[in-house]
Amino acid sequence: MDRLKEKFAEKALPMGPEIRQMIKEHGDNVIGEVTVTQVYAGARGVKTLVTETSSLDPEEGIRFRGYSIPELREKLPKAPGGVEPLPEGIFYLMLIGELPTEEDVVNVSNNFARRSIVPKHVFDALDALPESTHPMTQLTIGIMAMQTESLFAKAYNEGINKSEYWDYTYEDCMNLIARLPRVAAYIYRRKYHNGAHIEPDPKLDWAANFAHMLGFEKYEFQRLMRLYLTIHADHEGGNVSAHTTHLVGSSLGDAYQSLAAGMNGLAGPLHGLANQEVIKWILSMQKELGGGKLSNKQIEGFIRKTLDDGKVIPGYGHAVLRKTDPRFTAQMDFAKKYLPDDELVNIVWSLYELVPPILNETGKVKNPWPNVDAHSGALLVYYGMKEYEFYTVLFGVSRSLGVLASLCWDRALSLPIERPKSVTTEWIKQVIDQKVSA
Ligand code: CMX
Repeated sequence: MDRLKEKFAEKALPMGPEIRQMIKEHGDNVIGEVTVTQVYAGARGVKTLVTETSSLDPEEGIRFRGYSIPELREKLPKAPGGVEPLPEGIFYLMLIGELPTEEDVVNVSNNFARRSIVPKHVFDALDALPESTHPMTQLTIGIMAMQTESLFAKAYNEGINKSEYWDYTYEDCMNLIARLPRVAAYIYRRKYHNGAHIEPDPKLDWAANFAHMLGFEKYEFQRLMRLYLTIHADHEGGNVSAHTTHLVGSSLGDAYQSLAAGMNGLAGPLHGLANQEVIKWILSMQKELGGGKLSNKQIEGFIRKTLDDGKVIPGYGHAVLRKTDPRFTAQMDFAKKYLPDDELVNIVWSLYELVPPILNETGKVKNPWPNVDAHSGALLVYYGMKEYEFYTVLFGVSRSLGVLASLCWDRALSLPIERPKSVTTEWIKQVIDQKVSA
């Protein structure tokens, strides 16, 4: 058994019996109530999920196993001479619940490298698609093509004992995370670089190898990738990509089926696709306003026109957050340090000043502040990745770390198939009229 798996088993397996005992003793304790508004408004704030890897506070933002993003940028191990955390470290933290040592992180890197070979038929499946296929569609097809490799599906088919589910799930999750950058890079090179593919370099860490396979060899891009892949990794359990992965996994769908489902959720424009929408929107603003340095008045006019046209301002608002997203702030700090004079970055900062008061004027937007997607595109364009339709794939590669660490926990805790109750509007009317009780 590999060291990470051993440590995971040591941490996670005793928690199953502990939780079952807690349910036995305190299962009738009430931890919330549900209003009619919450039922219609996407179950905001309804506590119905357990996710161990991270937790989101509306005012403060995300904490991974108790650590904020600034703390993690300081405390997580870095590559030699590097300044940003290695994403392997946040994966270790989410999976094990403890900060990793440098040795732990090297061990995870090597573990991923050992598992990273992608079978040829996956590339054949991608090659069969029209090049115009959106990269996120290609990503989910690539993940599903890899499902032939699911050790869980094979073992289940052969009839394993329930107590072993976590073991095969762990193997699938590790293999999938190890192989995902290769598939993502293949999609990028095929679509945007005439299929001039780049072989992986197993000596590099997970993020640097990804940057290398994408065709970006400069240290500056690696540095951005390490930050990017760390901060997008998880956002507790209720967001669409995490929840979908968990939901499909709860049916004992394997890690490939679960992640592909989650990635289809991430591909929605109100979720991860917002990162491409932001840059597309800023570029269309520049085009419409004639380029050059834009004045605040011009930008303000464009924001108002977007709202008047019945569209959302991409990169702004959040279902849970009520303050500026610390993932936005981390990227802003990065940009202040390395690219403070960049034109696009300066538009992002002008938007940060101008959008919130305008959204507040609408009187309906609950959170007028920027989210993670408001900044990322400007950084990528600066470092040479201009193909914005690919941006959500980067988000997805990072998000696999959190949702698959969670899937390991779901299996280790033997969480059951998810099945909340749905009701009809007729039933709700009867509750309101006190004809039936809730
Ligand atoms: N621009 C314009 N209107 C917005 C808005 C924005 N950025 N954010 C919210 N609103 C509107 C909603 O569309 C809704 O309008 P209606 O009542 O007419 O339907 C109203 O304000 C209330 O919405 P809310 O309760 O504040 O927000 P929700 O929890 O329903 O939705 C979110 C959250 C993120 C979908 C929404 O803020 C949005 O559409 N933002 C733009 C897209 C975006 O950036 N998504 C990325 C989120 C982060 C991520 O998952 O990656």
